[in-house]
Amino acid sequence: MMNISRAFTFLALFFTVAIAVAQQNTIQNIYTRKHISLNGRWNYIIDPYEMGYYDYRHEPFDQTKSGKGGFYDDRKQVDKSELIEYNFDLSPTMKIPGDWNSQAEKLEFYEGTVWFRQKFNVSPAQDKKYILYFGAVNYEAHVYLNGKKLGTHKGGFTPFQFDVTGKLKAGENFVVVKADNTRKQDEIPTVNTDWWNYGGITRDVLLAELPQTYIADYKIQLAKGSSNRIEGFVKLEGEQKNQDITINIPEAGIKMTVKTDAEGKAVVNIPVKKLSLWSPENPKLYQVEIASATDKISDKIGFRTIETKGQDILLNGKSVFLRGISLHDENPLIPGRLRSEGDMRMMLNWAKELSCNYVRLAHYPHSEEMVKLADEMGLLVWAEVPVYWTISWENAETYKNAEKQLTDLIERDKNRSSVIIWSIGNETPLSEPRFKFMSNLADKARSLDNTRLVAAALEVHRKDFNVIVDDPLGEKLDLVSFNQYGGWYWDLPKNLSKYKFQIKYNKPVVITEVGGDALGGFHADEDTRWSEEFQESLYKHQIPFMNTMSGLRGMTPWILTDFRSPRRQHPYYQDFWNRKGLITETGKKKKAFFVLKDFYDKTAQKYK
Ligand code: GCB
Repeated sequence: MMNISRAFTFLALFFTVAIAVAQQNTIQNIYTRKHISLNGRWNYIIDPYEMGYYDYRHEPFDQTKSGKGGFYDDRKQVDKSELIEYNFDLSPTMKIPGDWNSQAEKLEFYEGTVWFRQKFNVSPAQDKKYILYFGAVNYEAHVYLNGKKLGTHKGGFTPFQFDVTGKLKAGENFVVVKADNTRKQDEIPTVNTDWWNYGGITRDVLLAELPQTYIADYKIQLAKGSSNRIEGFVKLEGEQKNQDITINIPEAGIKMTVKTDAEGKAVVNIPVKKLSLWSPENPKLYQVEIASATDKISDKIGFRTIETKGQDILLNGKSVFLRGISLHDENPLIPGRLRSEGDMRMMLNWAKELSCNYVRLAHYPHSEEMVKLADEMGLLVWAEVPVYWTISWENAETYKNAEKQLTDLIERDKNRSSVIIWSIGNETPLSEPRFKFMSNLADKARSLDNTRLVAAALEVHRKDFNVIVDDPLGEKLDLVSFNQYGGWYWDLPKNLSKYKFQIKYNKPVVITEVGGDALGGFHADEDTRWSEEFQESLYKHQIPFMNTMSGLRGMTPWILTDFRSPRRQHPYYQDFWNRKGLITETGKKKKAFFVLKDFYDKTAQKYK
């Protein structure tokens, strides 16, 4: 017979599992739904010892029978003799969305737990569904509504949500989030990266109100390799699964009705005559309206095809050169994650000034808004998951986590015409377990979306003067994409002409990284490391060197702007900044910017 304590353990376990599965896939295009924003100033408590989560025997409060005792209770002292060792009302506030590191001096280098609380008023209607949505929390989030746990989420850059129907009170409610950005070996990313581990609620928090049966998801895209057929699906959630759905694209003269099945899913297959195809030169977005008897949603969607043929990348059937640049989700001017459309526009406008038609959003999913802006501004996108460097390749849980982050990214951005490449990782060191892990991720990406290319940033190795790309993972990918730091991490810029590329695969070559550091405003001769002239000379020598590859079809040098990284220790030249930016942390263009721009202007003419 089960004794009482075992019964409790069992119940606690059951409860935990029930919480974990309470999360659903996030709904498509939440920003166009009726919602209130919970952004704004949230009170926060820094909790390095996790006082608010564990009791003094290190048992999580939220797994005890009462579930009480944690900071998520948001208790107030009622009786003057009462002992309560925290107080949200008296704690400081910070802006959400926003990383914590850039908002309080105490938190600049902090890694651990911070609790956040926000109060909000609602009058929930009986016949509506309510979804609490987070754009991203880095890294592990525990979310509580009115003192009750909704669930947890891992992964610092992908959205998640909870169905809170029936859990909201009329009047004041409060949500508490425990955000923990502790780096761990078995997570994605792992302990080892080259960017700032910005913690906290870094993207929007919304409370959406939906009809009982709502359009939860859809994909409306041109079929693989076809410019005259739209393919996809619409998916309903709720009780009334069998409905007629109309899809209306007025400007394209498309209006058709499909029926959802018992699962609420309808397959979409629409022949189209003449669409104005999306491209960087013509970032045409169509208004797409999807309606059921119970719900209605609209989106702006561009239509284009992307394929490879031999060593060519074909955009709408025409060979294209990807004039790109890499960027992090960080504002160099006010260090911290990009917080608003203005920040994002600034970054993408810089890319445009560089004559780019393409950006690599490294090394993790950037925000949904960023990708929508790329759609609107006409920039092609390489989108990536943080499978970076020394991942725990043999841990099954680690793989599941990577696959989930990749799935969430693809689910979120599958209607964005700007996104042409899913990247499954960056510079992962060769081994058999890594090959298996990465191959599975590549297969997963293809199974979720057959209309885009699948790639990864690989590495080169050198033998004598040969720069070799023969990573077996190359077989599984659509591009030969690799990072090569000739002139910076190996040899000097002026010696690059002695080297030759040796590439095993007959596929388009898209160099994912190349570059070197320069401290903005530091001038010397071209042999002096850290000077703008050194970096300029590196680009001057790299461009002809890369051009020796007949298959070169694009590149995203590292990187648009200087960015912060705890790895970068030199007190004078770096001071916690990676200086490979073509733009300084004050927004000034370095000399190398103009070398690359000149090359891109000429290439644009060639590929016209
Ligand atoms: C790389 C990494 C990138 C680093 C860069 C560097 O290969 O992919 O994340 O920041 O090199 O500056 O060393």
